[in-house]
Amino acid sequence: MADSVILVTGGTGLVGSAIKHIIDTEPAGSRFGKRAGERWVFVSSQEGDLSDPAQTKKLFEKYKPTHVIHLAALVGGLFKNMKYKLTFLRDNMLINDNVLHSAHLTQTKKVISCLSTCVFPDKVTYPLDETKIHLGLPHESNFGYAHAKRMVDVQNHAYKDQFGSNFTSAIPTNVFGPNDNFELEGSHVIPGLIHKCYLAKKNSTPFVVSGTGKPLRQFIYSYDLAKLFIWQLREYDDVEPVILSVGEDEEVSIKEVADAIVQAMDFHGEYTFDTTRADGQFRKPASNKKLLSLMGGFEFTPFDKALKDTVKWFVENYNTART
Ligand code: NAP
Ligand code: GFB
Repeated sequence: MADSVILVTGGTGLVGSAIKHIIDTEPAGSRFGKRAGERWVFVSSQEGDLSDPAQTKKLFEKYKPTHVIHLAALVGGLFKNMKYKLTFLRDNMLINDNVLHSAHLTQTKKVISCLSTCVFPDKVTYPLDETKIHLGLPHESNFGYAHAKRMVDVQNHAYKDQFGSNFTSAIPTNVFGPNDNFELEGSHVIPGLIHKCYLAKKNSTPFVVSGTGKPLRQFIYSYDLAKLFIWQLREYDDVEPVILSVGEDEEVSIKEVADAIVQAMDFHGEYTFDTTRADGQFRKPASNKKLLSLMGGFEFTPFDKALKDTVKWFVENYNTART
């Protein structure tokens, strides 16, 4: 009989599958490895559509999780967010309300839900830190998704205040890694450009980078993020969110990302910028000071190595990847 049942919603996606990889490969009993008495359950929408309260309730009654890492969400890059603002707002609010309320009803001991650094106000002093989430409007390109995610922080405080629930949240920066969504249109920038560069190399077609290439981003490797979620599950019990990101000094431009992908893909052609397409938010530099001070430091995978590993995974899994 397991002492704890850890339910990972969104368990088959980019971040969920990274957590499964770490739990399966780190030495048992180590800081990020599986512990004795733990049962880890990774679910996708096949096990239940979490935007439906009845299916959510059924899932929680089936697994009776003691802990939940709540990753399930309608997720997409800049262009998908710009196009479907109401859908991102409503679907994610439904999913989040159902998961938190089912966790409350089934007395789940702890829930960590997932925000994103895009929830921060677009006009605020930098660096972004955990105290600034609600100090202004998010960038208009993803205000639907951003507001849905910000509400999770509000819900967590309300559950804590009224019921003493141990519901908290994580604020990851842009994530990339194996098993990402590599669709050409709806994906985030790194998987989108990896796929575009792969096709340019294979078919000698143009490699087009959207926007000006000037915006700046921080990127965290999914396997590193997975370790931070496992740390937060085991060692952090405050309602306030924690930013899970590489340092502010790791900001790179979209052009630098494109150049790194060209390198990793061993592509010998040229690329051009399609400046008719949006740049989105110029930058969202997040501080990881709180995280590092609580963890006593963390060794992030170097960006170029993480990118090379992701490109390798994509090329080897092209036929089954989400494209
Ligand atoms: P992903 O690869 O698209 O995975 C999303 C997961 O959510 C999938 O397992 C999907 O299951 C599940 N899901 C979606 N709608 C669902 C529904 N209605 N009912 C049940 N499950 C549903 O996304 P990801 O990048 O891993 O994102 C995980 C979390 O990290 C999200 O909360 C996202 O907002 C957050 N985040 C991501 C990034 C990033 O750059 N990727 C950055 C910051 C924060 P199916 O495959 O069965 O649909
Ligand atoms: O990852 P991304 O789509 O989202 O990055 P955000 C968008 C930036 O990359 C913009 C440029 O400056 C785009 O012009 N870019 C260049 C591309 N080529 C491409 C491409 O082929 N695909 C894409 N997608 N971008 C998202 C939020 O913002 O951040 C989400 O919309 C989520 O809600 C995510 O929070 C983490 O970083 O701009």
